[in-house]
Amino acid sequence: MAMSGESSGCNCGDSVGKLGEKRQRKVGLVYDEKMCKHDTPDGEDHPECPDRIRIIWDTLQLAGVSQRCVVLSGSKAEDTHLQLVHTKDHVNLVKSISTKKKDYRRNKIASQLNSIYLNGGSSEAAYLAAGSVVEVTEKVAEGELDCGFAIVRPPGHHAEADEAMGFCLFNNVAVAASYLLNERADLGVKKILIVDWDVHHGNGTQKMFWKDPRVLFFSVHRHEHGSFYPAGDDGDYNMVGEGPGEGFNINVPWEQGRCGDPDYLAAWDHILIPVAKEFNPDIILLSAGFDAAINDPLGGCRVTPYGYSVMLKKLMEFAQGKIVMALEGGYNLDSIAKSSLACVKVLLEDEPIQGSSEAYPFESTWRVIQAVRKRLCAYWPSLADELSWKLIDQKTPTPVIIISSSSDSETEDYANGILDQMSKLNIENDEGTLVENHQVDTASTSWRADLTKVDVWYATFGSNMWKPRFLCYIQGGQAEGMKRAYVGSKDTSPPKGIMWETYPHRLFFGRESTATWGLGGAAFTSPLTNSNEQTHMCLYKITLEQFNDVLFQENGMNVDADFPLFDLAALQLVENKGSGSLKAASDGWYDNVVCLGKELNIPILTMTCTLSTVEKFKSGEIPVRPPAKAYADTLVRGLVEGGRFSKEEAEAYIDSAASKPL
Ligand code: Q9C
Ligand code: ZN
Repeated sequence: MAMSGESSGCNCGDSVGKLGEKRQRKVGLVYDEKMCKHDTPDGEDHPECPDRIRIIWDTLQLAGVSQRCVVLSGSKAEDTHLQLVHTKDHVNLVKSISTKKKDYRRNKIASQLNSIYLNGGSSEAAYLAAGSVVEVTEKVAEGELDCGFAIVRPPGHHAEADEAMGFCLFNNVAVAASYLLNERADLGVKKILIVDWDVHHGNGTQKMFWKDPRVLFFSVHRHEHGSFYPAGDDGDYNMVGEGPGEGFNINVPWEQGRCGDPDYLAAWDHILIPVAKEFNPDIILLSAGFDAAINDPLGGCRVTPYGYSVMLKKLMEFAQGKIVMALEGGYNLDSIAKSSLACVKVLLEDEPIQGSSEAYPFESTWRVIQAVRKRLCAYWPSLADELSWKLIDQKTPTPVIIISSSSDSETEDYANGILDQMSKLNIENDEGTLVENHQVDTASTSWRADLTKVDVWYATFGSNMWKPRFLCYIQGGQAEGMKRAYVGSKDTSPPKGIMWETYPHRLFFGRESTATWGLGGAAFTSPLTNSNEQTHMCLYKITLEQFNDVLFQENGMNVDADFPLFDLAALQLVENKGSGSLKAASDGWYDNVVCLGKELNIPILTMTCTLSTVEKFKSGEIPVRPPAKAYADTLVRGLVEGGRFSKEEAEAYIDSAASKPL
């Protein structure tokens, strides 16, 4: 268990480095076990639990990162500082909460508040959380620390002047900002940027600095037109501040869940970063909730530790890197630990962690970003230019949810759009045979040189949806659950992009067993469109050369072949006709290439069986079989790790495809 109260100076040769060597940054960390005493009164489970800060602290220690920081134990906030943003009544209420003798008194108070629980440890924790953020902020402003992270709870950004709500008692970040501006003019901090990347809108902070041009408040959050917590119009992009504070409040309200690194980084690149350049803050306070993280039970978004590290790194370019992170929400213990660790490594200026953001922002993300830019460009000229169509054309269509019966009309409209688009594809029932081995004079290498120049989206619906399994076809090897290894492609470069889509085709499982997964059927999708069916696919942007190497391996053929299975002429034919069978692979199971459409003029191709084989499945000539356990698990893993579904939804989707009659 982490010790509180210990204080270790940074012993990593700071400032004594040789000429040209970078000084190790002094990173402050506050953690105090006493903040764990705030808990539910009767021990009921609650997402905002004491283990949240414990796991972050333990993870930083285990990684050897806290040892390189200046560790501070928490200190309690002063009433006068709290009253810079809160009413006297509110401060007194929070103070007296834990002196109340009986839980039922507290329970009554809590029940009158929105999303608040209280116990005997709540007052002290609230004072420590606010005081700790003030302490690190002060030290960073003084220059004693370069930056810091206050690992505190209860969180703060929902707390308003006279109201506790949303698991928040005092608005920790607002107290610290107001303290610098109003009590420590001597430190010369005149402009503060508050960035709130918690998945919820920072309603409390927004209100506290509504008319204050010294504080630029930026919040990116799920909004869904006012239906996401804390519901209402406060988080709308039209809320730009008032009076002298007009233009100094910026909301980026997501219209949908599932937003991830591409969406957040687009908001950074096209709103926050240009505005921060113009505003030129003296210090940055970060309301660092990690509930937009992938797998968070409340947030439903998908930001990765890598995404958080890039967002933070981009902010470090301002205010000479003077940045104070304060924990807000974040309810998946594993996600918040990993995200926090990634961020502290950025504060320490360690080598950037590995990662990539392969998908594009959602269409709705570009809509929101454009609306925000338009609303705020009068105050921030750097937002005035229209985003190029080339940029905003790089998008992931809003996915279609089919498992949870959706009453969302927007989702249905989108589904209908896809169906229209698909019905225009001219998919023929008689299978045009595409490629035969011809052109005997073609050297074995030359076809690769040509096809490596052409990109395609390879749409996967089976185990290849799980990236580590798909990569066996590119880089070679064997992923978890597989009984055999693959040689990989001649070109081992990773996919240039990944995105998810849903297509109106029937997913099913058939044949007896596979060498890779054992007893059970393999996944196929019908080459025909059928508006009653849906197959979820993970699309990998690879070269046509790599696509051929996947085809070879899927069909049990040698990648050293002198001829491609699917050349440029075949591509053209499939683009025009919708599908075409591969004569040269007719012993294989995946001998039919189907074109599902195009994305930015790049064809989307999948490989499955031919229509005549589907007929044999239907007649029983070839057996229909549910997938092997390891195989089904891999499909589920792909869908879950791709952020497509929860585990339960993914299992229901696979079960349904495996059990419905063809
Ligand atoms: N239907 C923070 O992340 N949810 N607070 C209530 C009621 C409250 C989140 C749902 C979520 C509060 C700091
Ligand atoms: Zn939150």
